[in-house]
Amino acid sequence: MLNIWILGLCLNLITGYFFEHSESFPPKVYTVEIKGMEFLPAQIKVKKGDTIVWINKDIVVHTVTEEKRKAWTSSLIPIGKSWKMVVKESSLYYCTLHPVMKGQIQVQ
Ligand SMILES: [Cu+2]
Repeated sequence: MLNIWILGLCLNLITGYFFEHSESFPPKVYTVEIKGMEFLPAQIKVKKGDTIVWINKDIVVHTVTEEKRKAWTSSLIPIGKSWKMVVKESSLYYCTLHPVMKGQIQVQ
């Protein structure tokens, strides 16, 4: 009887958790390529807790920087290197070296 009660409690905790946090389980990893002075894809839809990896496949250095408050930044991503971040919220981002380069993260 106690076993069933504990099992029920566990299920409640688990389902409660997933209702409150609509995160991917397991979290997913998405890739954004930086190429030809563009983020590809420029718009990406993810869930909170997913990871995005930006890979610099361009011939110059770039950054990935939150646009409004500079809440986060990759700093310089050298050619051929990558930078990753666990997503917490929807953001617009850009490259501080080339402000015309813009991207968007949409948390669903
Ligand atoms: Cu750039």
